[in-house]
Amino acid sequence: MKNPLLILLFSFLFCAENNLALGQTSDVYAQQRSTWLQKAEAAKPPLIKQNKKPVCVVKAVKDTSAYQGWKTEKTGEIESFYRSSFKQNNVRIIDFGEHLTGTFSCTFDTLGNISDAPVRFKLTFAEMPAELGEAFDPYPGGLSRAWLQDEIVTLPYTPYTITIPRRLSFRYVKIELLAASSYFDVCISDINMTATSCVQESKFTLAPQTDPMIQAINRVGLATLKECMQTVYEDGPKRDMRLWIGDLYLEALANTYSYQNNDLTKRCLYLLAGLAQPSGILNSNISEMPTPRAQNSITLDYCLLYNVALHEYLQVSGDQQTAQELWPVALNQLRLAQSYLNEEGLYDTAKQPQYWLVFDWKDNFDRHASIQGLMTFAFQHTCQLAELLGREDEIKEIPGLIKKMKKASRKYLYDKKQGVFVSGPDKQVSYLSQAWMALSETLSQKECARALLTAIENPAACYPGSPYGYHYVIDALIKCGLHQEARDMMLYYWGGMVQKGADTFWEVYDPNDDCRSPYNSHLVNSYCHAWSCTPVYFINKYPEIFQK
Ligand code: RAM
Repeated sequence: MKNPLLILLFSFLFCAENNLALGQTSDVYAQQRSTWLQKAEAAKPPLIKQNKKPVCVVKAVKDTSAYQGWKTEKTGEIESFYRSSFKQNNVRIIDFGEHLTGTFSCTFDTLGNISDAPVRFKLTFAEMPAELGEAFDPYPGGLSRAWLQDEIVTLPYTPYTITIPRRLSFRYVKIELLAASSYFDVCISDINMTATSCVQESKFTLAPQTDPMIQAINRVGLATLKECMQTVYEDGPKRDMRLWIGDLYLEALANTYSYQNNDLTKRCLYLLAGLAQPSGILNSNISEMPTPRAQNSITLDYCLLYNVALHEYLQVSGDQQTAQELWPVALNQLRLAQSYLNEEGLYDTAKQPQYWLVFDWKDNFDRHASIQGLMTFAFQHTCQLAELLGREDEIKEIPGLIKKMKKASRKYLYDKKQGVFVSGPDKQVSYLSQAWMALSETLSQKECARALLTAIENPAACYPGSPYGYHYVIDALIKCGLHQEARDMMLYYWGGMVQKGADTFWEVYDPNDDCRSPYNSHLVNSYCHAWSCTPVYFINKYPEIFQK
């Protein structure tokens, strides 16, 4: 082979074939990536900064009737805390009275005499009373111990001002004196917390007759969302501090009925696209610092929710340009999902997936019926998106496929006798299987309502383990016209968190188990978690159900 052109062509084909054999493809977004990332950067919202001060001094009290066995009690005014001796009382807890996210700094000063040696303190930043009361070590958790917010600082001399380098997320700060000279005493003379969020006030108000508990749920939901709206929609400002597609979708829904910062949604949609896999499939999550980067992980349910989020964004913002530019991304997620359907339109559990499915934090929850329902739901949204963009031609076969999928669901996943959808080899009955089938309109509204009620009334049914799961159940109840049940569920579940003292809603909440954690340590759970803010969406979108 002497011809250089032929050699070039041959090596190109050889490499392409090798890449395919390795499961790699060339970068399908090679042309668009940098523009998408620039657009994401241009839409980055400025952070609004507020200076916050602690409001009182508290102690952590063990109490078996309190959530996770711990509560706080006020022990003093904040004025008496400043300049009081750490030698006399070497552990202090200050309370800011609200959940905050931002930068913490404080000034330590000398009390009497002259400082003649370094002083060492430990600071523990806590979202929950249990983080103040329980020892962090030995740490049994599966996630990095470094997520827990304790810091040791050594002051070379006093007075001395420290600023904790990492951003923190907390309501309480425990300050412990670890080591000091016998020659002099220390105190704290000033504390400054610069709290950040990209939003300030909701644009919605509730009707005056709204039930006080629903008002409280709305307030806590708004605080949760505000804390998570930084320069991306974060999942939790304490942990993981990053953008996940599933969280983005729910935060964007709640944002539409509160703060209405559409630029943040736009930024997140572009960031995810710009950092997608070379194959075109989206990564499930993105961290921003030091520069935006994706964790190499795919979750099929989240990939599909991207399409739904893009459709919602277009409807809310009218931003055709963004939706047109990101349409190829939506198309790629749809194609990936399609490849997991068998000839009858049923999600094929025998295929080895290259991804995981989120849906909920719940052990033993079978996801087959849910992924079948979510795929149907997301395909419908993608068709509606295509219509708004004049691109129906590109997915001509999908409306027919959706019909086929619904037929397969009825044939293989619906138990006519019981009137519920069942999932997996043990034919599990779960709330979420019914919810996803209802949201996808797989059966009639009446049949879906019956399925939901049958599952909810069955004490052996698998109930959700997180607010994320409960969101979809409430959404489905509303869709099926079960308004009272939707309201009751919100009062039971989110109202339960408020009654147990939540200032912001939690990542995981099981009314029957205070210490449940998917990470083997409830201390590393996030207690201000984006995916739990959605009562804001329901309460403000459906005043006739929640504000009557
Ligand atoms: C956790 C967080 C996040 C969620 C993922 C799947 O890290 O709870 O919110 O989206 O899991």
